[in-house]
Amino acid sequence: MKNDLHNRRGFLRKSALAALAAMVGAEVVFAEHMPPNYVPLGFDIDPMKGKIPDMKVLGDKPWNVETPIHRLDDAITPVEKMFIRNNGLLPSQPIDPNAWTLTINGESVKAPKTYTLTELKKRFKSYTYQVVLECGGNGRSGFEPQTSGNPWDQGAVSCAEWMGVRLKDVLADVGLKDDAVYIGYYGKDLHLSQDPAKVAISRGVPIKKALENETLLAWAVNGNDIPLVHGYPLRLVVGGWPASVSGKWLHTIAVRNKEHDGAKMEGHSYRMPVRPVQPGEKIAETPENFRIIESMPVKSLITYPQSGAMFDLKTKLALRGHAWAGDRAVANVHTSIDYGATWQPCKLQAPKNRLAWQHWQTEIAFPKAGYYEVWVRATDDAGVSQPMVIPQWNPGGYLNNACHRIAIKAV
Ligand SMILES: Nc1nc2c(c(=O)[nH]1)N[C@H]1C(S)=C(S)[C@@H](COP(=O)(O)O)O[C@H]1N2
Ligand SMILES: [Mo]
Repeated sequence: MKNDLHNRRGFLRKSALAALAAMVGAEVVFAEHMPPNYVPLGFDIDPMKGKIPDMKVLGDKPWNVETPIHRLDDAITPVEKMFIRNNGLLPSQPIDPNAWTLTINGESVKAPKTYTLTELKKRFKSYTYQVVLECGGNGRSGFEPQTSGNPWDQGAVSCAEWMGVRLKDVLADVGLKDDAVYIGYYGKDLHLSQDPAKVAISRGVPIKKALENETLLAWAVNGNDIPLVHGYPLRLVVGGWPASVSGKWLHTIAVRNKEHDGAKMEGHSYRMPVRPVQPGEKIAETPENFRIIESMPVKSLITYPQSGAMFDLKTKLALRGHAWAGDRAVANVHTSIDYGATWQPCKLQAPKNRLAWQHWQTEIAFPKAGYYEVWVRATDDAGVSQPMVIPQWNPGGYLNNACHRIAIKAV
């Protein structure tokens, strides 16, 4: 259907507009503002809406589960609404937390050291931070052509309250050599092949990021033990960067004297091309052609109301959601009801702490009954805004931070 919607110059055909109006049972207000080749959400209403369970399961071997965006409405994401991204199979069970240890080793420790989980809890001060964890491939389904990887919509993100000790305190206790430049994690999950010699994922961050106050060795989330699928009984939590650096079922951290070279650090994994690439173009997966993704880009979601909502024109429509910007803070959030022709500022709260998401809210009056789309756009504190269209295509399908939009019918 998509290809029949527009004429040669990309404008929505009159017949398509009439079909949309018939489908949604309302006038499509501001239709003249739709950008060329724009596909209105009204054509895309999920036939399974209301029939699917509360979470969207992309796969069960490994488990990959996405959160529908309207379920991300809580200020702090409850664990049952957290997306799940596993690269391998869950570790063998039962897990005995009293027998769990964390080893710090690698070329750049003075001497390797092992702590029991109980020692970690007892010997170091614990801290609690709200931390955004967003999969680097969140939004991947928006890229054309589709890339390999989980076709996430925009729900592979959470912001929960993690508690643990600072990695920097533990590394100071171990003692590092001057040549330490990177850390890499190892978790107890199994490679999909079940070959014990293979590692599902082992990523890391430069030592500077590892030593930030908010980088935690966490054993609790939202005041309770971490659920098994999210890394029980110990995980690394590194906010603002692709969540793939937050290693679950953590048993070892290697302090490296070079960039970590574990599984999923290589090829195009969690990397962006250094030069623009044509959509679908194949480029050699050499280190010169790619850079490792660090801070995630600015992004925002409308978590209330749910796309497809109807409301009474006599009242203003209250909207809310969250915005975040990787290592940066969000400076402002705007909404548009006329396909980006005009933008209105929203109220925006300060983050609870660095690397937490920020809540925004607004009330919108609509000029007349009809079908609308509401777009939301955040700008970070360096002045960088979300694109209104899909950003640069890349072979891994990473970093799609295009504006989120919902369909609304005013009656
Ligand atoms: N040990 C281990 N850690 C892991 C993963 C994994 O498969 N194994 N997946 C990573 C990826 S790609 C993401 S996006 C996050 C997802 O965290 P969550 O499942 O708790 O939401 O965990 C990261 N940590
Ligand atoms: Mo991920």
